[in-house]
Amino acid sequence: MDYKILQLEVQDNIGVLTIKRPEALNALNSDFFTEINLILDDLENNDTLRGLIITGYGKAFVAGADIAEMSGFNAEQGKIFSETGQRTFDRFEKLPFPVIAAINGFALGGGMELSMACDIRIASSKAKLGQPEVGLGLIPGYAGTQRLPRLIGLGNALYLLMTGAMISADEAFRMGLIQKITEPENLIEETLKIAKTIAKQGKNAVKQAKFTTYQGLTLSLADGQNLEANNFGKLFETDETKEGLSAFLEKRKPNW
Ligand code: CO8
Repeated sequence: MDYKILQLEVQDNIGVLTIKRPEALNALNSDFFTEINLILDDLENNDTLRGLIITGYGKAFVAGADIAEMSGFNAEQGKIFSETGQRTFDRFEKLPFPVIAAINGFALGGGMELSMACDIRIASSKAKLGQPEVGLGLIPGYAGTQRLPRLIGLGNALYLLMTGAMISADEAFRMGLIQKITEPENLIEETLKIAKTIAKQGKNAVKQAKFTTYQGLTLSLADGQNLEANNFGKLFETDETKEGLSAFLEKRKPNW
């Protein structure tokens, strides 16, 4: 299917989703949310995909929510727009494979929030990240105030949220916001390598590692440990785990 803004290419069972609206630095508008939800409908039912990479076309990853579209909002419209974005980004967490942001340039406001809804963030050395909403008299509306402190701690989060500072990839790496920095020309190749490394692991184990970690974040330590023990135990009944353990003992690669 052809979309106006999004382009999905699949190679070796890894999807590369490019946001392509360069005239507005890939700012997220209603068309983006319509298209991404349609793509997610498909991906949720795709049994062969082993990873999804999200990147931007041109000099930006995503420069934020579309400021022109937001400027006429009343309170109710603002709330609906925020909830639509939140519900959409929540869907990445439910995909049974890794979702990796390949941050090629500006990741600001809603763009940084999109990257934070991904499981892993890899950035080009030229990337610039930030939550500049306070400079517009706004706060983040796609869960930035909630995901950022969970990812980098309260002090770092409030520093970014209250100053609106635009930080370099190096600084984002030091804060733990991104997991790896690459040369700009190697960004997609390096991100694909990470996705392929994950794709070589046990498919169900990767899914359980992801789901158990996210679910645990909503629980007390004791309940989270309970959840982990239950999910750990269930794995012993799967062919994948039996094969993984046998392969190690027989000094061969698992055949899955
Ligand atoms: N929305 C709409 N258009 C944008 C956006 C945006 N977020 N960012 C850039 N553009 C447009 C510019 O208006 C410009 O268009 P035109 O050529 O027609 O004038 C074009 O993209 C190119 O931009 P610049 O000329 O500004 O490019 P520069 O290289 O000079 O600057 C910057 C790049 C620094 C990234 C600059 O464009 C900028 O500051 N952009 C805005 C960044 C920003 O404030 N983002 C946060 C937006 S608010 C947000 O994301 C809230 C999320 C939660 C929403 C919840 C919904 C209720």
